[in-house]
Amino acid sequence: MGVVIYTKIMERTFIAIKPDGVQRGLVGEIIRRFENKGFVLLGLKMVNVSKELAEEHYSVHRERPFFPGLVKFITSGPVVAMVWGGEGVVAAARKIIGATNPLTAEPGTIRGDYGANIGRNLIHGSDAIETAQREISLWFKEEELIDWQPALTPWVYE
Ligand code: D4T
Repeated sequence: MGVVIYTKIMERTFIAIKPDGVQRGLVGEIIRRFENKGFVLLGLKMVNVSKELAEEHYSVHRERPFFPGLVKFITSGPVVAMVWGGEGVVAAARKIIGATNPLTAEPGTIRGDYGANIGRNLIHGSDAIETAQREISLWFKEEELIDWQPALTPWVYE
């Protein structure tokens, strides 16, 4: 197969391990699930999220009653922000993550396996391709993303 340029041709999604996931020592477990699937890590950094970034990231929820608590939670400790690439990665990552409420998330998903409360649901994943583009540019500078192709690519993609 030809060279796969993940940052340009393949789909990209924004994934963030929230403060509860970091505090509970689930960073490695969560990254493992995306790596094992065959998705490719294109960007990674630890962030102490500012109130401004939190409010912008969750701006669609600005009027919701849970918004102040959500912003307080996301700014309460370090977050691991990532960009992952691959075919159909936006929708597939949402499946790996599971339903918003961990109590109804299927076992086998990250939230289904490790979460017990909607306000502590461990991880964020972009919900659509356009949202992913907005969130990637909100959290990362383009030069922070690495364009690379794993040597195993022909064993993951036909
Ligand atoms: P995120 O955006 O964090 O990946 O979660 P989802 O995409 O799965 O869900 P969402 O945007 O509807 O909710 C954003 C965020 O708010 C928290 N939340 C949500 C909450 O604390 N109480 C609530 O009633 C809802 C609906 C959880 C995720």
